[in-house]
Amino acid sequence: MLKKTVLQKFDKELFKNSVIYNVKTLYRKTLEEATQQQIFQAVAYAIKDVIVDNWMNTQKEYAKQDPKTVYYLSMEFLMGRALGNNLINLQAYNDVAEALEDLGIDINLVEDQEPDPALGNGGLGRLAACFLDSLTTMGYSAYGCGIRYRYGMFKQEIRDGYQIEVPDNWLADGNPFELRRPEYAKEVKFGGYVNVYVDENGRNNFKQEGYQSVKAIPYDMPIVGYGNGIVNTLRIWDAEPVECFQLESFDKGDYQKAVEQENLARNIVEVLYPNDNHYAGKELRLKQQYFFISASVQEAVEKYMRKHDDIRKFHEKVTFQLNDTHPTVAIAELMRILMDDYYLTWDEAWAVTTKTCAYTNHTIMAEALEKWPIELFSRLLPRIYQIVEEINRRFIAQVSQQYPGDQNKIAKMAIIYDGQVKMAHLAIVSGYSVNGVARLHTEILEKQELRDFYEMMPEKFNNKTNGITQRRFLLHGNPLLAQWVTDHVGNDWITDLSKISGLKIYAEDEKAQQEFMNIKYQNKVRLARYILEHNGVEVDPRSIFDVQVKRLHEYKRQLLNILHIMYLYNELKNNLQLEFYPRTFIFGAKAAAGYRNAKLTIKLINAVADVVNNDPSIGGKIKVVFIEDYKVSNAEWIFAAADVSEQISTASKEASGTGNMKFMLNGALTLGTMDGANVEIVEEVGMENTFIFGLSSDEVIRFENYGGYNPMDIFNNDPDIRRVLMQLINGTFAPYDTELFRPLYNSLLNTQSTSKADMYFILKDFKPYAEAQRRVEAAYRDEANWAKSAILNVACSGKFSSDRTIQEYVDDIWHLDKVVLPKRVEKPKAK
Ligand code: HBZ
Repeated sequence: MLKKTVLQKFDKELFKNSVIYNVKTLYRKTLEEATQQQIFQAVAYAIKDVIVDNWMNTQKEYAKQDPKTVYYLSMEFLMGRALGNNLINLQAYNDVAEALEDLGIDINLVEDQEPDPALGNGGLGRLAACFLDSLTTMGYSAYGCGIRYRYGMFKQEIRDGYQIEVPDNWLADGNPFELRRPEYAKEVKFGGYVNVYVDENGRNNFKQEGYQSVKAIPYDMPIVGYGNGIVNTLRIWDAEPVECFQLESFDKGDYQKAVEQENLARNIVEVLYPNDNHYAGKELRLKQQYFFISASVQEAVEKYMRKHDDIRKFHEKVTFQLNDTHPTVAIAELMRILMDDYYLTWDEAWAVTTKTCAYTNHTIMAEALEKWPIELFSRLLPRIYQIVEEINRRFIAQVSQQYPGDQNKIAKMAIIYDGQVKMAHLAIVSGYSVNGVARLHTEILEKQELRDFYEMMPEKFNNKTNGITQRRFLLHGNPLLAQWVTDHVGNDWITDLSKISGLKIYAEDEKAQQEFMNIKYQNKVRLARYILEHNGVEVDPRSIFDVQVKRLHEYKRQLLNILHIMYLYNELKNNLQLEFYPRTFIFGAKAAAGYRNAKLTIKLINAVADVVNNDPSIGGKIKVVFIEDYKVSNAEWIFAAADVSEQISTASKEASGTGNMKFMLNGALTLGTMDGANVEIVEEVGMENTFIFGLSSDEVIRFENYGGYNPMDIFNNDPDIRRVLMQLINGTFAPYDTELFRPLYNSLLNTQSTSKADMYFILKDFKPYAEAQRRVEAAYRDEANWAKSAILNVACSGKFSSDRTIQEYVDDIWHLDKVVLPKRVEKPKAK
């Protein structure tokens, strides 16, 4: 192979040759003959070559320095494309762009060839990806552990206004950045029963027998740190049938079992469950969880034991962070390995486990809480269930001792109760840390949702407000603004976002304001082009770009947004002379495939778009755009082009939000409720540079505890709202089927449905929202003042870097050692 550390000191000619060489050896083609996809592959392999050198070097250094390592255990890693990000972090983006240009290749087109790895749903999965970027850039030893789903998040197509889910075969052309590591394969066992044998030392040996098993094969993806030569690993597990078992089964004539085992392997990693904030309770999901956890925990223990001899000190070198409850079986799996494979006593194993595992909570939505039926759990994971039972037995004894005679406490706190295994309770009881993801969210956990646990073990609870990586969401996603920031405050912000506060002094500077607005305009032009190409809708980049992009969920209230657009349209139609600043409302959202009201909301948005965009009488003053297939790659462009950031969840429901931070970093102004991290955004940038409206979380919680409110009162007393609601059922936006939107109407007024009317307080917050939107319009008319606010948003976004979040996890929970690579001495070239 051609090459050698091409990018250590970027050697343009070497790189170009490497690309040409790769096209030749991979495809037997010249550059001119190669397809765009083949060029992408060739470029990716040239870059991978450099990364692998750094990767090996980093791992060698880790072996030498033996730092404590965090295993970030997560069902989801929403990585987005790797090529551009790797080039950014190698500090080689511009050099490579130039070299490709020499070859007549546009780097943007090359980047666009890469499938967007979407092994996650939304915020939780993207947070995991940002954390890996920060951990590596800050020099901490870390593994991400997850699943190599054959199909990640579905591709969304919009047909006739409806969402269609199309499988996303992201591995179709191969993934140039991954490495298959069969030498680290693990066996994972399901089902069967547990037998106890007493061995020659009088010890009980628990053996799972009559099980089915799957072979877990790891694929490693490099995580490149920014400018520091460090490369960590995202290890995602694929499943294969265990061959020897198959043979044994055939010998026994057990054909059925052999086939079942093969099917198990095929099914287990087939697809990511596309629900966010919703627990489906499917057996296959629990299989997925145990599959990747068992493999990851086995590997963590084996890796530790390759270098150390006392498993009782495991927690001194390893910590497991559980990304929500999905990986919580790790607790019992670690206990199992420590007791059954290393013969620790219960108390010894418990001492290690409770110093190793830490849990992050991402939601208080009741429907997201994982509770597995005992029948299913014990059948699938018989040994794990025994261990959970024992943890529960001991915990209940402890509760009874602390609260004698209080049966209610046990009912509320037990891990196993009412025929169900409650994963959050298991994680809280067995971990050493429980954290929420924004200050308000953590307070709600402590005071409401997890109050009993907080009272019993307050020392475990802590807050870690989320963050995002400025490397992807400013440096890569918004190169014009990134350069402008660097021109004004230097480039330290790339690894220390607090430095961006240096922009504050430019907020009132007229020239800076104009430059900023000009950059925003160019980004709006870029997005407008994308929208024209992908949606066929023409939008005016001089209009206000008002954006809501996130998963579709009733609590996030896209319905409030579109109902308000209907109201605005009515206002305009009533008075065509109305003073109205042109506005482009942009949506992007995937709905879980089985979530009826969410999917219907997408249809409503598109139905309103159809009417409004094609009504010449309003002179194009309102445009509504639904961007198909919202994903990490188009998100970067969307944030860069936004003026207004819609963060309008029902207060108390959005644990944190991270999109809100990405908008802020790109200079959009938040229009939102006092929910999640919005509260902290307001604290940083000042209320006057945001548009806050609506019920507070205390008010929402009070309504919920005292029986809600009656949306009918609003319907009866407010003719504007009544008109909009009637338009849901009178065919204004669906003349061919007047009943189409009835379920949405019902969800607000509850004529028939079983759930409460307007559970998410949409009608209650409607007028305050409309009033806040009027403030937005007035503010935008004063361009200088808007620019000032936007610049201040960028300047005050320092807190929301995931680097800050990670440092807090390191200081308060993980206690990792920082690794610095020794400077590499360039070997003198042989003559
Ligand atoms: O995690 C999100 C929260 O809704 C958001 O407020 C927060 O900012 C973000 C990061 O902390 N939660 C999710 O994205 N949750 C899921 O995607 C999810 C997926 C599968 C589940 C449950 C939740 O079974």
